[in-house]
Amino acid sequence: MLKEVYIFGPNGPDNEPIQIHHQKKTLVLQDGVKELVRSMAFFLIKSKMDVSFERMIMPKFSVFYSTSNGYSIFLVANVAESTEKMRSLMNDVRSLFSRFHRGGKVTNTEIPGFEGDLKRILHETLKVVFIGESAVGKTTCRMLLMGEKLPVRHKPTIGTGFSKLEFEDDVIVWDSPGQEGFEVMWPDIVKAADVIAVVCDSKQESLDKAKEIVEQCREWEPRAKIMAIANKQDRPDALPAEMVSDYLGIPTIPLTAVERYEQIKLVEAIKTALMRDDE
Ligand SMILES: Nc1nc2c(ncn2[C@@H]2O[C@H](COP(=O)(O)OP(=O)(O)OP(=O)(O)O)[C@@H](O)[C@H]2O)c(=O)[nH]1
Ligand SMILES: [Mg+2]
Repeated sequence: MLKEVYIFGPNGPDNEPIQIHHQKKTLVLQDGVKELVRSMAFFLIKSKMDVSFERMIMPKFSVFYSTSNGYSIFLVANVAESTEKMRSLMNDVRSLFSRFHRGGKVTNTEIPGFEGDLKRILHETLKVVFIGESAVGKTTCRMLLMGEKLPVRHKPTIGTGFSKLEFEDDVIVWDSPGQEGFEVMWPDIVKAADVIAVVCDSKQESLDKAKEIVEQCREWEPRAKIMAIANKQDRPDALPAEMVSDYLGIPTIPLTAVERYEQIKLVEAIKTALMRDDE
């Protein structure tokens, strides 16, 4: 997953990069990346090197870079990110940028309209989907994540629902219907998801179905990060999340979605899933 985009102008790294774009607000990188990228830009400018496309692998991330008319463009991504995907993204960013600066020198840090178009190229919004059998607590999880009033009774979800997270920009959270007959909608709901949270009620007898859903989701949206939620941990017979995780073979968090204080745990788990390198 792409994390950041930097573009340095021909005036060298003493200037601020003309565009620093933190792609996902949920994915703040560790300190030092900007410094690293800045010194690479300095090197490229000093040596007047023309680089069409290169990759540098660091312990926790990859840097893809390219130069164009004295400008250097850096894409910072997960360490396992596909080179081909980044190459094509680099071409898009490069042609967008050249369209904007039109050969002239850009001196300030803002180029009107550029950031909006960049976001569109990068598909900046993140899609999170809750999926699972009926009554396991998907709608409750979604409300918990959104910080909304939690439902007390089971009102089966008909169709789907999605809304934007308030405290993190550009995260769209989707609910799905678990009742029999609605499964036909699942492939469409899951399409283009960044994170799929398979919810189960932590009962032994529901694990086979949950496992089947995990496998289907892998097929429907191979690039999504899949995690599980072992919900209803307040129930005395709830299986521990470790057992659910062993059974499903994916990272699983224990949750009691009807408890408001669980919101932070859920947010953190989704962020962790997003950051995962699955490849
Ligand atoms: N005890 C307990 N009950 C929960 C928990 N999470 C959800 N519930 C309850 O389980 C019931 C079903 O929750 P929903 O969130 O509506 O379930 P759903 O998965 O969206 O169901 P469908 O929309 O039919 O697919 C509701 O009565 C919730 O209050 C939990 O952690 N503990
Ligand atoms: Mg529901």
